[in-house]
Amino acid sequence: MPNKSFYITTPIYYPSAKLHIGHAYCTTIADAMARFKRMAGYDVFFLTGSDEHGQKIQQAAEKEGVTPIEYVDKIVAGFQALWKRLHISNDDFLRTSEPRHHRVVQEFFRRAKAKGDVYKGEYTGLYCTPCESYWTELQLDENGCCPDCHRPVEKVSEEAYFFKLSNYADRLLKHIEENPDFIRPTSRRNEMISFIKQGLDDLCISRTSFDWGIPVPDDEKHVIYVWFDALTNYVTAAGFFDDPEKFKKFWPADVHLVGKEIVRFHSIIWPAILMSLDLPLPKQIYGHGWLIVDGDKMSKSKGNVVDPNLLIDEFGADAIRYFLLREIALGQDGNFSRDALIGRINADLANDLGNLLHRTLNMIGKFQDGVIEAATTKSATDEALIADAAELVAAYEAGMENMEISPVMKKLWAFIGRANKYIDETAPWALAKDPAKKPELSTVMYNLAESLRVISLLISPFMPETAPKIWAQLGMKGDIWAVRLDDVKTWGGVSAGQHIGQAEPIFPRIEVEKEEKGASGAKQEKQKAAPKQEKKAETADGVVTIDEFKKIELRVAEVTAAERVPKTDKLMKLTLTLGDETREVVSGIADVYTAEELVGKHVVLVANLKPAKLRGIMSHGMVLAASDGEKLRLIETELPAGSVVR
Ligand code: ME8
Repeated sequence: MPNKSFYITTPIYYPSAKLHIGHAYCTTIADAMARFKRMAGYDVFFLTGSDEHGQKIQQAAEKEGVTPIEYVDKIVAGFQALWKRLHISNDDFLRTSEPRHHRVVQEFFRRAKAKGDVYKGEYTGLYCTPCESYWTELQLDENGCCPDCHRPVEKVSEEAYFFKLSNYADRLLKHIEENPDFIRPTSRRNEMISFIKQGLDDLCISRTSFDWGIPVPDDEKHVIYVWFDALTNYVTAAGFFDDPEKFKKFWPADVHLVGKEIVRFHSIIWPAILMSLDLPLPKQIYGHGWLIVDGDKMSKSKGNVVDPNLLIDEFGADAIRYFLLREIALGQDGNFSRDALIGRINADLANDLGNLLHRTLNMIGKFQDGVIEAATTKSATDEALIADAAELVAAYEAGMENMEISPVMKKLWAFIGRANKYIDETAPWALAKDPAKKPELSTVMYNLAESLRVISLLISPFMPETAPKIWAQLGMKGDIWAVRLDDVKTWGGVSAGQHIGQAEPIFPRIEVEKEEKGASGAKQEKQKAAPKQEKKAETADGVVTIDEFKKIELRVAEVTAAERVPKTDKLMKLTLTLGDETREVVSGIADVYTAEELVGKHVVLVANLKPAKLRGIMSHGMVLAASDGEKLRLIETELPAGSVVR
């Protein structure tokens, strides 16, 4: 059977401004998809590139006293370096200034002209120079300005070539209506349908006012401009001229992943050009949302443009990738904030994933001399874990095939939480004390190592730096990039007798001054709330009498619900029952426990602590935890809720 193929593209970026985290967002999504498809056994072609022509570039180069190509060379080298640092696995990088692209664009122009779809005329239109877009009166914003950038437009008249977009309105509409997945998400699809229904104007595809572009064949005072040039990059790179075999394999593209504001060009102009050339249409245009920063659109003037290079310097590529892919639902706008990024690193990466790896390797080292032994027993708890892993792999595959990246990651992390809970349920430290329980201990350790094998493969599309590290620490042989999704569909890929590798922390916790302040702020509030009590409870030599201690009411409470307090690093809101009473308590344990892990735990509550407000939430008491300076665990008991601790 021939291999399945998958061709995914990002937009080609303008080298007019520095790339920011919004560009990195788009490219990271495409990369995660490309890596997933490779793992799922597809032959993948993943393309990104740079859109180098146009008046703005020519003007910028003139201002710097360099040629346009010198100007773009430098910027594009920066793009490529950034993609490398972010572990973007593109198979090609297309620059529109390359001769291979010029040939294709000129050929497209010739063919469309021969078909009667290109004609010369006079264009008078409302032009937005910064956006290089013409707009109709109807499309302008309420101030009569560009609907995209809201800057003034000017009336421009010039001789120009036109593409007969209007010829294709009916066919386009039919195609969109007959192919529900052609434009995703549905909101964009609906937008495009109503846009086409308003009627399509022919498209101006040449300019004479600058010359940094691809010359129109046989009429060199014109250069082909913007979309006719830019969109064609997708077929150039697929080998339209250079490699017919490759073209046959990869065209039509499976997904053009683009920002929402350029869905229109991809789902209307591009298919019309392809129809004119009798070429198949891409299977899908996926419009992702915008990344906003602390609730605001990024802009130079606001000074809130986030430089991905600086973020990588500070947090590493995988943490950024994880955040972008996990935090934002594909298709919707999403917020980037440093606090939220650090919150995710600490809770999901350092704590959930990091602890699972650390605890597992630590125990294999301590209890089994670093050797993963065969699993020869199977309890109901073991079976449940194995069944959950199988369910995860199936949900992961189906979800990723449908580009549901963030929901898939949530499921993956729920499984990581599940595996952490498996440690608590099986209590290997207790098994290790009893020689008769050696087979059970081996099984638990095996299952944990195997869970981590599955996890490392499944995170590899999102975190390509971390996945091979976990792989190596588990002592897995061979290159993780050669492993396929099918290999984690059956339990048992870890070999019995396998030695674990060198254990090293993968995500150190980020200590945040602000969060520390937040925590100490909360402490101060507590101290302020009960200074007298504390004074009274203390004798001069620092010891308390039994009567003083008895004033503290300690009760067993069951956690019935848990929820992270948004925008905090550590705080978790717990709902507790004392049997006859329900309490809400805020506790600084969200970096150690997930909400799911907490529910059902029987903990010890300081029940008569004066209530205090933490991050706007009243906390009625405090749960007790023990810490050895490194690890922190809640004090747990099996006694029923309401029991008195003495
Ligand atoms: O449009 N959040 O290039 P471009 C998410 N050259 N995505 C963002 C973003 C943000 N804050 N800001 C920009 C072009 N983008 C053309 C494309 S394709 C044949 C030609 C995304 O460099 C934006 O939505 O202005 C778009 O998809 C991409 O970056 C490229 O923007």
